[in-house]
Amino acid sequence: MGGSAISDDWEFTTNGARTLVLVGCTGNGKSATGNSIVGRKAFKSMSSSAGVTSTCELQRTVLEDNQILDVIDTPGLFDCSSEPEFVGNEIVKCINMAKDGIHAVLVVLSVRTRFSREEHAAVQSLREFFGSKISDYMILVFTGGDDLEDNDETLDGYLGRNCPELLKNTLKMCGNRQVLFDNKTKDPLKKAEQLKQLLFLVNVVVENNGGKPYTDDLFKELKKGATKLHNQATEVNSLVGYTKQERLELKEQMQKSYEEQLKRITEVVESKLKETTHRLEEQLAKEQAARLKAELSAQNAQKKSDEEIRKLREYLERAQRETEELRGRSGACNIL
Ligand SMILES: Nc1nc2c(ncn2[C@@H]2O[C@H](COP(=O)(O)OP(=O)(O)OP(=O)(O)O)[C@@H](O)[C@H]2O)c(=O)[nH]1
Ligand SMILES: [Mg+2]
Repeated sequence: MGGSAISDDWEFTTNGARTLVLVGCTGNGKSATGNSIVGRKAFKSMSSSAGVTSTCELQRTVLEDNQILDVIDTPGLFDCSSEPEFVGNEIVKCINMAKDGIHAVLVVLSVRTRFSREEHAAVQSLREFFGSKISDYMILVFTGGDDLEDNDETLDGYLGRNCPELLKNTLKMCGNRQVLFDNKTKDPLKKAEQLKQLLFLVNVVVENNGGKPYTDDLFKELKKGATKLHNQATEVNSLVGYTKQERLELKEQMQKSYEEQLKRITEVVESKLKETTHRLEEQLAKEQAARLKAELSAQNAQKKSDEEIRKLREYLERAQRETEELRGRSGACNIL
Protein backbone atom coordinates (compact mmCIF):
# COMPACT_ATOMS: atom_id res chain seq x y z
CA MET A 1 0.00 0.00 0.00
CA GLY A 2 1.48 3.36 0.98
CA GLY A 3 4.59 1.85 2.63
CA SER A 4 6.22 3.37 5.67
CA ALA A 5 5.46 7.06 5.91
CA ILE A 6 7.97 7.58 8.72
CA SER A 7 11.14 8.27 6.86
CA ASP A 8 13.76 10.96 7.01
CA ASP A 9 13.13 12.24 3.50
CA TRP A 10 9.40 12.68 4.10
CA GLU A 11 8.68 16.13 2.72
CA PHE A 12 6.13 17.87 4.82
CA THR A 13 6.20 21.30 3.27
CA THR A 14 5.37 22.06 -0.35
CA ASN A 15 8.43 22.79 -2.42
CA GLY A 16 6.73 24.32 -5.45
CA ALA A 17 6.98 21.06 -7.34
CA ARG A 18 4.40 20.37 -10.01
CA THR A 19 2.91 16.92 -10.10
CA LEU A 20 1.99 15.29 -13.40
CA VAL A 21 0.23 11.93 -13.50
CA LEU A 22 0.35 9.66 -16.54
CA VAL A 23 -2.82 7.66 -17.14
CA GLY A 24 -4.20 5.64 -20.04
CA CYS A 25 -4.71 2.13 -21.25
CA THR A 26 -1.95 -0.47 -21.10
CA GLY A 27 0.64 -0.20 -23.82
CA ASN A 28 -0.22 3.32 -24.98
CA GLY A 29 3.22 4.58 -24.00
CA LYS A 30 2.75 6.09 -20.52
CA SER A 31 6.15 4.99 -19.23
CA ALA A 32 7.89 5.95 -22.49
CA THR A 33 6.31 9.42 -22.26
CA GLY A 34 7.39 9.63 -18.60
CA ASN A 35 10.95 8.89 -19.72
CA SER A 36 10.74 11.59 -22.40
CA ILE A 37 9.59 14.09 -19.77
CA VAL A 38 12.24 13.31 -17.16
CA GLY A 39 14.88 12.94 -19.86
CA ARG A 40 16.19 9.55 -18.78
CA LYS A 41 15.18 5.89 -18.81
CA ALA A 42 13.58 6.05 -15.37
CA PHE A 43 10.41 4.04 -16.01
CA LYS A 44 10.35 0.55 -17.49
CA SER A 45 8.87 0.75 -20.99
CA MET A 46 8.65 -2.09 -23.50
CA SER A 47 6.33 -3.84 -25.94
CA SER A 48 4.42 -6.61 -24.27
CA SER A 49 1.09 -8.35 -24.61
CA ALA A 50 0.49 -7.84 -20.89
CA GLY A 51 0.86 -4.75 -18.67
CA VAL A 52 4.48 -3.76 -18.06
CA THR A 53 4.11 -1.23 -15.23
CA SER A 54 2.66 -3.03 -12.24
CA THR A 55 2.57 -0.24 -9.66
CA CYS A 56 2.63 3.56 -9.43
CA GLU A 57 6.07 5.11 -9.45
CA LEU A 58 7.32 8.66 -9.00
CA GLN A 59 10.34 10.21 -10.67
CA ARG A 60 11.53 13.75 -10.23
CA THR A 61 13.22 16.10 -12.65
CA VAL A 62 14.36 19.70 -12.39
CA LEU A 63 13.79 21.84 -15.48
CA GLU A 64 16.17 24.49 -16.82
CA ASP A 65 14.16 27.22 -15.06
CA ASN A 66 14.55 25.26 -11.78
CA GLN A 67 10.90 24.19 -11.82
CA ILE A 68 10.61 20.80 -10.14
CA LEU A 69 8.45 18.24 -11.90
CA ASP A 70 7.23 15.13 -10.14
CA VAL A 71 6.08 12.61 -12.73
CA ILE A 72 3.92 9.71 -11.56
CA ASP A 73 3.66 6.72 -13.88
CA THR A 74 0.71 4.38 -13.31
CA PRO A 75 -0.33 0.92 -14.47
CA GLY A 76 -3.44 0.73 -16.74
CA LEU A 77 -5.69 1.80 -13.86
CA PHE A 78 -8.94 2.33 -15.68
CA ASP A 79 -8.56 -0.49 -18.22
CA CYS A 80 -11.71 -2.60 -18.43
CA SER A 81 -9.75 -5.64 -17.24
CA SER A 82 -8.40 -4.08 -14.03
CA GLU A 83 -9.72 -5.46 -10.75
CA PRO A 84 -11.21 -2.89 -8.30
CA GLU A 85 -9.01 -4.19 -5.42
CA PHE A 86 -5.85 -3.59 -7.45
CA VAL A 87 -7.04 -0.22 -8.76
CA GLY A 88 -8.12 0.87 -5.27
CA ASN A 89 -4.67 0.21 -3.84
CA GLU A 90 -2.95 1.97 -6.72
CA ILE A 91 -5.19 5.04 -6.54
CA VAL A 92 -4.47 5.42 -2.84
CA LYS A 93 -0.77 4.98 -3.54
CA CYS A 94 -0.84 7.53 -6.35
CA ILE A 95 -2.71 10.10 -4.23
CA ASN A 96 -0.27 9.54 -1.39
CA MET A 97 2.59 10.23 -3.80
CA ALA A 98 0.90 13.34 -5.18
CA LYS A 99 0.56 14.67 -1.60
CA ASP A 100 -0.50 18.24 -2.38
CA GLY A 101 -2.53 17.44 -5.45
CA ILE A 102 -2.19 16.92 -9.17
CA HIS A 103 -1.28 19.83 -11.46
CA ALA A 104 -2.01 17.99 -14.70
CA VAL A 105 -3.33 14.60 -15.74
CA LEU A 106 -1.65 13.37 -18.91
CA VAL A 107 -4.06 11.04 -20.68
CA VAL A 108 -1.81 8.97 -22.92
CA LEU A 109 -3.30 7.71 -26.21
CA SER A 110 -1.49 6.23 -29.18
CA VAL A 111 -1.90 7.10 -32.85
CA ARG A 112 -0.68 3.56 -33.52
CA THR A 113 -3.89 2.03 -32.18
CA ARG A 114 -7.53 2.86 -32.85
CA PHE A 115 -9.35 5.00 -30.31
CA SER A 116 -11.63 2.27 -29.03
CA ARG A 117 -14.75 2.26 -26.90
CA GLU A 118 -12.51 0.93 -24.07
CA GLU A 119 -10.23 3.98 -24.36
CA HIS A 120 -13.25 6.23 -24.09
CA ALA A 121 -14.61 4.20 -21.17
CA ALA A 122 -11.25 4.56 -19.36
CA VAL A 123 -11.42 8.37 -19.59
CA GLN A 124 -15.07 8.29 -18.55
CA SER A 125 -14.22 6.13 -15.52
CA LEU A 126 -11.59 8.64 -14.48
CA ARG A 127 -14.17 11.41 -14.69
CA GLU A 128 -16.81 9.38 -12.90
CA PHE A 129 -14.40 8.55 -10.12
CA PHE A 130 -12.78 11.95 -9.54
CA GLY A 131 -15.67 14.10 -10.74
CA SER A 132 -15.99 16.21 -13.89
CA LYS A 133 -13.59 18.81 -12.40
CA ILE A 134 -10.72 16.47 -13.30
CA SER A 135 -11.29 17.31 -17.01
CA ASP A 136 -9.92 20.81 -16.32
CA TYR A 137 -6.58 19.16 -15.53
CA MET A 138 -6.43 16.78 -18.49
CA ILE A 139 -4.06 16.99 -21.43
CA LEU A 140 -4.17 14.36 -24.19
CA VAL A 141 -0.73 13.08 -25.14
CA PHE A 142 -0.68 11.13 -28.41
CA THR A 143 2.35 8.86 -28.67
CA GLY A 144 3.65 7.44 -31.95
CA GLY A 145 4.63 10.78 -33.49
CA ASP A 146 7.25 8.90 -35.56
CA ASP A 147 4.53 6.78 -37.18
CA LEU A 148 2.57 9.87 -38.21
CA GLU A 149 5.73 11.46 -39.56
CA ASP A 150 6.46 8.35 -41.66
CA ASN A 151 3.08 8.93 -43.30
CA ASP A 152 3.68 12.69 -43.75
CA GLU A 153 0.84 13.37 -41.37
CA THR A 154 0.37 15.96 -38.63
CA LEU A 155 -1.63 15.56 -35.41
CA ASP A 156 -4.25 18.03 -36.68
CA GLY A 157 -4.50 16.04 -39.92
CA TYR A 158 -4.81 12.76 -38.02
CA LEU A 159 -7.52 14.17 -35.75
CA GLY A 160 -9.31 15.91 -38.61
CA ARG A 161 -9.48 12.81 -40.79
CA ASN A 162 -12.43 10.56 -39.89
CA CYS A 163 -12.10 11.42 -36.21
CA PRO A 164 -14.49 9.10 -34.33
CA GLU A 165 -17.26 10.85 -32.38
CA LEU A 166 -16.00 9.41 -29.08
CA LEU A 167 -12.53 10.88 -29.62
CA LYS A 168 -14.06 14.22 -30.63
CA ASN A 169 -16.00 14.18 -27.35
CA THR A 170 -12.86 13.37 -25.39
CA LEU A 171 -10.90 16.16 -27.07
CA LYS A 172 -13.66 18.65 -26.36
CA MET A 173 -13.92 17.48 -22.76
CA CYS A 174 -10.17 18.16 -22.33
CA GLY A 175 -10.49 21.68 -23.76
CA ASN A 176 -8.72 20.53 -26.96
CA ARG A 177 -5.41 20.38 -25.11
CA GLN A 178 -3.42 17.85 -27.09
CA VAL A 179 0.19 17.22 -27.96
CA LEU A 180 2.05 14.72 -30.12
CA PHE A 181 5.01 12.80 -28.72
CA ASP A 182 7.62 10.74 -30.48
CA ASN A 183 9.20 8.74 -27.71
CA LYS A 184 11.56 7.01 -30.11
CA THR A 185 13.34 10.05 -31.46
CA LYS A 186 17.03 10.58 -30.80
CA ASP A 187 16.91 14.13 -32.17
CA PRO A 188 17.60 16.51 -29.24
CA LEU A 189 15.81 19.41 -30.96
CA LYS A 190 12.67 17.37 -31.50
CA LYS A 191 12.82 16.09 -27.91
CA ALA A 192 13.11 19.65 -26.60
CA GLU A 193 10.33 20.96 -28.86
CA GLN A 194 7.74 18.34 -27.88
CA LEU A 195 8.55 18.77 -24.20
CA LYS A 196 8.21 22.55 -24.61
CA GLN A 197 4.76 22.08 -26.16
CA LEU A 198 3.69 19.81 -23.31
CA LEU A 199 5.00 22.19 -20.63
CA PHE A 200 3.20 25.05 -22.35
CA LEU A 201 -0.07 23.11 -21.98
CA VAL A 202 0.77 22.29 -18.36
CA ASN A 203 1.19 26.04 -17.75
CA VAL A 204 -2.16 26.70 -19.42
CA VAL A 205 -3.82 24.13 -17.14
CA VAL A 206 -2.12 25.52 -14.03
CA GLU A 207 -3.17 29.08 -14.93
CA ASN A 208 -6.72 28.07 -15.84
CA ASN A 209 -7.03 26.45 -12.43
CA GLY A 210 -5.70 29.49 -10.60
CA GLY A 211 -2.52 27.62 -9.66
CA LYS A 212 -4.52 25.17 -7.54
CA PRO A 213 -3.71 21.51 -8.10
CA TYR A 214 -6.54 18.99 -8.23
CA THR A 215 -7.44 17.65 -4.81
CA ASP A 216 -10.55 16.20 -3.23
CA ASP A 217 -11.62 14.77 0.13
CA LEU A 218 -9.57 11.66 -0.51
CA PHE A 219 -6.38 13.74 -0.87
CA LYS A 220 -7.22 15.72 2.26
CA GLU A 221 -7.96 12.59 4.28
CA LEU A 222 -4.73 10.89 3.22
CA LYS A 223 -2.68 13.99 3.82
CA LYS A 224 -4.20 14.42 7.28
CA GLY A 225 -3.22 10.84 8.16
CA ALA A 226 0.33 11.24 6.87
CA THR A 227 0.75 14.61 8.61
CA LYS A 228 -0.48 13.16 11.90
CA LEU A 229 1.94 10.27 11.63
CA HIS A 230 4.80 12.62 10.81
CA ASN A 231 4.02 14.87 13.78
CA GLN A 232 3.69 11.92 16.15
CA ALA A 233 7.02 10.54 14.95
CA THR A 234 8.69 13.92 15.58
CA GLU A 235 7.17 14.01 19.07
CA VAL A 236 8.45 10.51 19.85
CA ASN A 237 11.93 11.55 18.74
CA SER A 238 11.89 14.39 21.24
CA LEU A 239 10.57 12.31 24.16
CA VAL A 240 12.96 12.06 27.07
CA GLY A 241 13.34 9.10 29.37
CA TYR A 242 12.47 6.49 26.73
CA THR A 243 14.83 3.79 25.56
CA LYS A 244 15.59 3.35 21.87
CA GLN A 245 13.56 0.13 21.92
CA GLU A 246 10.54 1.87 23.51
CA ARG A 247 10.65 4.61 20.88
CA LEU A 248 10.82 2.04 18.12
CA GLU A 249 7.80 0.24 19.53
CA LEU A 250 5.84 3.49 19.75
CA LYS A 251 6.68 4.27 16.13
CA GLU A 252 5.65 0.78 15.09
CA GLN A 253 2.28 1.24 16.80
CA MET A 254 1.77 4.55 14.99
CA GLN A 255 2.73 3.03 11.67
CA LYS A 256 0.25 0.22 12.30
CA SER A 257 -2.61 2.57 13.06
CA TYR A 258 -1.69 4.63 9.97
CA GLU A 259 -1.77 1.48 7.84
CA GLU A 260 -5.16 0.58 9.27
CA GLN A 261 -6.40 4.03 8.27
CA LEU A 262 -4.98 3.50 4.76
CA LYS A 263 -6.75 0.15 4.59
CA ARG A 264 -10.08 1.76 5.52
CA ILE A 265 -9.60 4.50 2.91
CA THR A 266 -8.66 1.88 0.31
CA GLU A 267 -11.89 0.00 1.07
CA VAL A 268 -13.88 3.22 0.56
CA VAL A 269 -12.06 3.77 -2.75
CA GLU A 270 -12.78 0.19 -3.84
CA SER A 271 -16.48 0.48 -3.15
CA LYS A 272 -16.60 3.86 -4.93
CA LEU A 273 -14.85 2.22 -7.89
CA LYS A 274 -17.37 -0.62 -7.96
CA GLU A 275 -20.20 1.95 -8.00
CA THR A 276 -18.46 3.88 -10.80
CA THR A 277 -17.99 0.73 -12.87
CA HIS A 278 -21.59 -0.29 -12.29
CA ARG A 279 -22.91 3.13 -13.33
CA LEU A 280 -20.76 3.14 -16.45
CA GLU A 281 -21.78 -0.40 -17.38
CA GLU A 282 -25.42 0.61 -17.10
CA GLN A 283 -24.76 3.69 -19.22
CA LEU A 284 -22.90 1.59 -21.83
CA ALA A 285 -25.71 -0.98 -21.90
CA LYS A 286 -28.23 1.85 -22.46
CA GLU A 287 -26.12 3.30 -25.26
CA GLN A 288 -25.73 -0.13 -26.83
CA ALA A 289 -29.50 -0.74 -26.66
CA ALA A 290 -30.13 2.66 -28.28
CA ARG A 291 -27.60 1.87 -31.03
CA LEU A 292 -29.20 -1.53 -31.63
CA LYS A 293 -32.64 0.08 -31.83
CA ALA A 294 -31.37 2.66 -34.32
CA GLU A 295 -29.70 -0.08 -36.41
CA LEU A 296 -32.92 -2.16 -36.38
CA SER A 297 -35.08 0.75 -37.45
CA ALA A 298 -32.54 1.56 -40.20
CA GLN A 299 -32.74 -2.10 -41.31
CA ASN A 300 -36.56 -1.95 -41.25
CA ALA A 301 -36.52 1.26 -43.25
CA GLN A 302 -34.21 -0.44 -45.76
CA LYS A 303 -36.52 -3.47 -45.95
CA LYS A 304 -39.49 -1.17 -46.50
CA SER A 305 -37.76 0.71 -49.26
CA ASP A 306 -36.61 -2.61 -50.88
CA GLU A 307 -40.25 -3.73 -50.82
CA GLU A 308 -41.41 -0.49 -52.39
CA ILE A 309 -38.78 -0.76 -55.15
CA ARG A 310 -39.89 -4.37 -55.83
CA LYS A 311 -43.52 -3.29 -56.12
CA LEU A 312 -42.58 -0.39 -58.37
CA ARG A 313 -40.56 -2.73 -60.58
CA GLU A 314 -43.52 -5.15 -60.81
CA TYR A 315 -45.82 -2.28 -61.65
CA LEU A 316 -43.47 -1.04 -64.39
CA GLU A 317 -43.07 -4.53 -65.84
CA ARG A 318 -46.83 -4.99 -65.88
CA ALA A 319 -47.31 -1.60 -67.50
CA GLN A 320 -44.69 -2.49 -70.12
CA ARG A 321 -46.40 -5.85 -70.84
CA GLU A 322 -49.78 -4.16 -71.21
CA THR A 323 -48.35 -1.53 -73.57
CA GLU A 324 -46.78 -4.26 -75.70
CA GLU A 325 -50.05 -6.23 -75.77
CA LEU A 326 -51.90 -3.09 -76.77
CA ARG A 327 -49.30 -2.40 -79.46
CA GLY A 328 -49.71 -6.03 -80.71
CA ARG A 329 -53.44 -5.66 -80.86
CA SER A 330 -53.34 -2.36 -82.71
CA GLY A 331 -50.80 -3.95 -85.17
CA ALA A 332 -53.27 -6.72 -85.81
CA CYS A 333 -55.97 -4.10 -86.50
CA ASN A 334 -53.74 -2.48 -89.09
CA ILE A 335 -53.36 -5.76 -90.96
CA LEU A 336 -57.11 -6.06 -91.15
N1 LIG B 1 7.06 3.94 -32.38
C1 LIG B 1 6.76 4.36 -31.15
N2 LIG B 1 6.62 3.48 -30.15
C2 LIG B 1 6.33 3.95 -28.91
C3 LIG B 1 6.15 5.33 -28.64
N3 LIG B 1 5.85 5.46 -27.33
C4 LIG B 1 5.84 4.22 -26.81
N4 LIG B 1 6.14 3.31 -27.75
C5 LIG B 1 6.25 1.86 -27.59
O1 LIG B 1 5.03 1.32 -27.10
C6 LIG B 1 5.29 0.19 -26.27
C7 LIG B 1 4.58 0.36 -24.93
O2 LIG B 1 5.15 1.46 -24.26
P1 LIG B 1 5.10 1.63 -22.68
O3 LIG B 1 5.75 2.91 -22.36
O4 LIG B 1 5.64 0.41 -22.00
O5 LIG B 1 3.52 1.69 -22.48
P2 LIG B 1 2.71 1.81 -21.09
O6 LIG B 1 1.50 2.61 -21.39
O7 LIG B 1 3.60 2.30 -20.03
O8 LIG B 1 2.29 0.30 -20.84
P3 LIG B 1 1.90 -0.40 -19.42
O9 LIG B 1 2.97 -0.09 -18.45
O10 LIG B 1 1.84 -1.84 -19.78
O11 LIG B 1 0.56 0.15 -19.03
C8 LIG B 1 6.82 0.10 -26.14
O12 LIG B 1 7.29 -0.86 -27.03
C9 LIG B 1 7.29 1.49 -26.55
O13 LIG B 1 8.59 1.49 -27.10
C10 LIG B 1 6.31 6.26 -29.73
O14 LIG B 1 6.18 7.46 -29.61
N5 LIG B 1 6.62 5.71 -30.95
MG1 LIG C 1 4.15 1.47 -18.23
